[in-house]
Amino acid sequence: MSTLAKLKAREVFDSRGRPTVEVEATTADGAWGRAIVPSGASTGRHEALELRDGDCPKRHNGRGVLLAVKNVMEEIAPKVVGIEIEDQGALDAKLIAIDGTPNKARLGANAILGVSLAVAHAAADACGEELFMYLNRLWRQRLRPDEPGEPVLPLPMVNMISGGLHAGANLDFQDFLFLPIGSRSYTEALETTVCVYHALGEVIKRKGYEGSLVGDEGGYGPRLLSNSSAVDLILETALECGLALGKDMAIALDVAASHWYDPSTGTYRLSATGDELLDTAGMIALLEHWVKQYPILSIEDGLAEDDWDGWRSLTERLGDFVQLIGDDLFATQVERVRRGVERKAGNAVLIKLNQVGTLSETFDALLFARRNGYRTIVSARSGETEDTTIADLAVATAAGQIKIGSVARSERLAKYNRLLRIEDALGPEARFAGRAALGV
Ligand code: 2PG
Ligand code: MG
Repeated sequence: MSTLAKLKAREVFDSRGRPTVEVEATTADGAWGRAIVPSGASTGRHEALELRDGDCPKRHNGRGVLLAVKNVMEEIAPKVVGIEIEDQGALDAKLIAIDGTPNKARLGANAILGVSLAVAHAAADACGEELFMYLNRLWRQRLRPDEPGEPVLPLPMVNMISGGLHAGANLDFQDFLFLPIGSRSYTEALETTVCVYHALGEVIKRKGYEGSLVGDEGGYGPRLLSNSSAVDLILETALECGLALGKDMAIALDVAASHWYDPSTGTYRLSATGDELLDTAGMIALLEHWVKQYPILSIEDGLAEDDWDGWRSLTERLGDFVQLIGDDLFATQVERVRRGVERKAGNAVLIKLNQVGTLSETFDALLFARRNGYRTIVSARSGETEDTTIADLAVATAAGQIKIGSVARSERLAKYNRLLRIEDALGPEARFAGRAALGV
């Protein structure tokens, strides 16, 4: 087994042109790996800390990451060089210990995750393996003999229309997504989705809506009359494309409700159709109404990140028919997922590496969710780069679903294309999670 010989970090830029951390790891045998850390806009309160320089207005309005880069080079590197390259568990435990805070606030989760992932890439290179095969090996080491460990291509959950903090128009809900549930392979799922995406662009133009340009994740950002008209547009397009609603395709939503929740009054403020204030019961009733009216199979962050009682009622009401994903709610952290399991809050966990900050803790969250009957969706952030690690992670852990954004903008397509290559590499062995991954 080879050892880690060198770490090099630098500041690069993400898809919003904001600074982020890139780390390169080199082994004693000359194997090499690189990772770039993503960054969210609709970040939850419980996420690990992303360290920014805060030297406003000097560089990038205080958003620079030179402190995190320095932490990699000066604080982390001297303490981890020499570590066995395949001992990801020991590396991650060490990173957590060097930081010494519960939310990686001292060194920054961006510094720590960059190292954690760059080392995994270097280890895959040292073993002469594709990253997904190497990660699959690490993953299987954690499984019991009776637990299946084969790599599986995920069902994509693809952003079509963006609102909330990701697009400039008036929609409250953050993502209106397309689920190609009738597809039998990943390639077929992507083909169908791309077709619908282009057709939707035409429909938006034809109807004369302002704003057919795309938001942060490549979804269209039109100014519409209401939140529900975004769903109407996608369904109308799907029908025009000859798809059967609820059979070939379904809708998923990322409500991102934490971002328009006011904890001081316990109310949700919707502004797409004028000023509407809803309490938790009102929000649940609204979502239930949507589920009855539309072929919606998945709702993410339908309620705010600390509204545990609300989440429990929402799950009681809709959990048998709809996947209810906690993103801000769980923040990829086992302790928060445990709380969810105990309270029967939600039935699925969004998995974002940088919400927790190391590969090992991400595996922990995936495994804990799986063992407790929760579905898992590996997710990109709204600020992304050419880094494609999440595609390999989703396949390696058979997460079942992946959410990357839309099928436009190369920081998104890099991952969709990586999945095509993985499917190709697996050849006839390639298995596709398909609709079953939703569990509804
Ligand atoms: C989300 C993500 C990705 P962000 O809320 O699920 O869509 O957004 O990275 O801005 O938190
Ligand atoms: Mg979300």
